[in-house]
Amino acid sequence: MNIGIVCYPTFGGSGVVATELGIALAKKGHNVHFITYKRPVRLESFYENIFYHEVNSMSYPLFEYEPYETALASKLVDVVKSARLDLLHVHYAIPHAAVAFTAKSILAAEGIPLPVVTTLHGTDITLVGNDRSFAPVVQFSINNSDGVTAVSEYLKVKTLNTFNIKKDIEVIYNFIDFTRFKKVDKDHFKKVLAPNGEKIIAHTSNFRKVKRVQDVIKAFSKIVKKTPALLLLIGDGPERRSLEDLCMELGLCDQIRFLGKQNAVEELLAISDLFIIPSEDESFGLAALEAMACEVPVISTNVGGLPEVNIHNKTGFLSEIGDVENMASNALSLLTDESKLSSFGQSALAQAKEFEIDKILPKYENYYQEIIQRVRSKKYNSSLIHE
Ligand code: GMT
Repeated sequence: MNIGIVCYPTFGGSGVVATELGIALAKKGHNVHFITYKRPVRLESFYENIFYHEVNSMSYPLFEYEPYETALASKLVDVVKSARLDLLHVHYAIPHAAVAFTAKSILAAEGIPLPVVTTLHGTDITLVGNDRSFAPVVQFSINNSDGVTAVSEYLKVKTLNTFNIKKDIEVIYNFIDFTRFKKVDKDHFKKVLAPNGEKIIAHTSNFRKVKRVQDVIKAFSKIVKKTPALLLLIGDGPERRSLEDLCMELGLCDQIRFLGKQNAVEELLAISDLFIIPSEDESFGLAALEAMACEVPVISTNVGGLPEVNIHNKTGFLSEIGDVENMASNALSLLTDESKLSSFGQSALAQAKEFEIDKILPKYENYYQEIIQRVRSKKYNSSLIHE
């Protein structure tokens, strides 16, 4: 198939999933075209059947904000025609689903069908999508996508409860590539960071409010009172400054390292003993899955799709939002018991295998085929859904 992928090219979960999906599809022989404003960060190597189309919008003194959506829609029209795309897969509803609809309408006027699949990732529904400034467009463009997928059961239900949706939503879970994420022997590296055998705790995120990174630090401050440990904070974002202040306030600057955005996050997970993700909302929790694939148990909240990934008292523990006391005591129950830590690590790996890329990729391929057939078939009702 010739597949177009539109996503955010950044470190965020939706961009990572979209890029890894595109790479996996290309490895199976499909031609994949990424259409976005920057080369996706996870698209590191060259693949002969992956194409990157950069969206450039023209600047003009009248534009306080350059009209990216218009430039993206125009680029989509061009790429669909020149690359003869069979299907366009857009990740994150805002603004991609609406832009896909615009491109689809322009092409329809020229008699060119464009099957569009929209994948909902989380905040496009929960935090941003339901805001009045976006909601009507989000609802319309979900309803007028040919196929809609969500990355967890939770997100599917949340979408159906938030909007008036007239479409079936297919749950296709996020996936993990074990050739990249696996426990590898990096003991020399671990000794440099933790020379006295301190336990290494990791957290990865975009440091936005919804991630509650302050709870990682608060839980860590309780953990480190009972057992020697080091906290690696991987990522960057708007909360970083106040997190650094909190570390100073708690006198933890020597035990907490801010590592910034990292490309090889798997190398850091390979030396970690525990992962903490205390989010206020999380449609799936790809960062938790990446840790689990590296045999790292997870301390998480019990919100959103996290319970579909992290199994309480097996692959880690689930706590209420903000219950740092409970998170710390769960963490200590693992960090101070070597055999429990290792058995939870093994269960985390077994659970991660449920999301192995080889199991999930065919679900996307089959879904694409189904949507293409549906659009091609005369039975398909292509009239607009307005509510
Ligand atoms: O977590 C974020 O703020 C980034 C966001 C994104 O769209 O990049 O992540 C969402 O999509 C990920 C991939 O599907 C999920 O693993 C995350 O759980 C989800 N984030 C939230 O729901 C907060």
